[in-house]
Amino acid sequence: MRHITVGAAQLGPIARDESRPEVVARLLALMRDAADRGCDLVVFPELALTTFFPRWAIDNITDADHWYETEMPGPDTQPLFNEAALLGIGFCLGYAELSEDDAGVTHRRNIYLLVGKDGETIAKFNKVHIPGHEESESWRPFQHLERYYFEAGDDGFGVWRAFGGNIGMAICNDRRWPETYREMGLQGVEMVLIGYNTPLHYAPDPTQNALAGFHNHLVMQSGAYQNGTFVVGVAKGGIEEGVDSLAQTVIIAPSGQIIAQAITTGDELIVARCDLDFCKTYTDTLFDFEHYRMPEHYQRISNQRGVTPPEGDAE
Ligand code: CDT
Repeated sequence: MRHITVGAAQLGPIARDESRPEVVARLLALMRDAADRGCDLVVFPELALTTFFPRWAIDNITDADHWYETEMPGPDTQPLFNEAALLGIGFCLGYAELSEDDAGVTHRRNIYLLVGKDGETIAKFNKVHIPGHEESESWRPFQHLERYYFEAGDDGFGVWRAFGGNIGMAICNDRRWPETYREMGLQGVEMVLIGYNTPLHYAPDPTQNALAGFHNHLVMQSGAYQNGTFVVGVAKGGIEEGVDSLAQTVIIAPSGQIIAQAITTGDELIVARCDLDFCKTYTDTLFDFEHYRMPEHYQRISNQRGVTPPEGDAE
């Protein structure tokens, strides 16, 4: 049997003035706890090194540069990589990245990084679905300017061979879209790692506020079940700079059942021992894609509507 013991390291609020070394100390405490509890891998949330800064409008984007990492590891984050190698534990870390390409163009990305038990980087994922708005909207009680601060990833949802299984990543809003999971499902994913910052107030339609927790679990449990994969959903929750955010960190089995859930809104580690072969219980039966999926059907519908189907569906 193939197992991954995974730790979902929920974070409570990170204050605006909290320094990187202070935050990294919190992450290290959770990582050590995870190692003590036998984890192979510990998963941190989206933007785990800073406060959720897209809640603030600024006129000049370069004034936000200090929220982004220009190197990974850098001097403040190197201790995470060192400790992981020392403890023999992998980790997944969300952070904002500022980079410049060969043509001198600046990029600002919302990143999830997967690091192996040797402290070496395995894979980097760039958030695909960037929610919120591009410009300040003064009627909102707080902003959600991710579309100002980040560019969308165009590499889609990869799956990497790591920790003895097939691992995929997604970030926050990505979890609400069925194609996120299906793209990975088509690549044989067995564990999807997802970090999130989800304010409990949704300004465009506050009637959704009361459903935030339900929708959070609904999408991840459905994604797990319909693709026969474990899903690890990790929050940065609690009241951060006056904005209350959803916690409810979970580990979900391929059956769609929640097998571990956080009970606080603060720093909290939950752990589950995941039998990756259990994925086959679903991917070899109800969700045997090879056997039962009908790409020709999707192709026909797409043709009728004049839509180009996603790659891989046009066999
Ligand atoms: N961080 C993130 O993607 N949060 C979004 C909030 C949506 S409302 C703008 C989410 O889907 O949880």
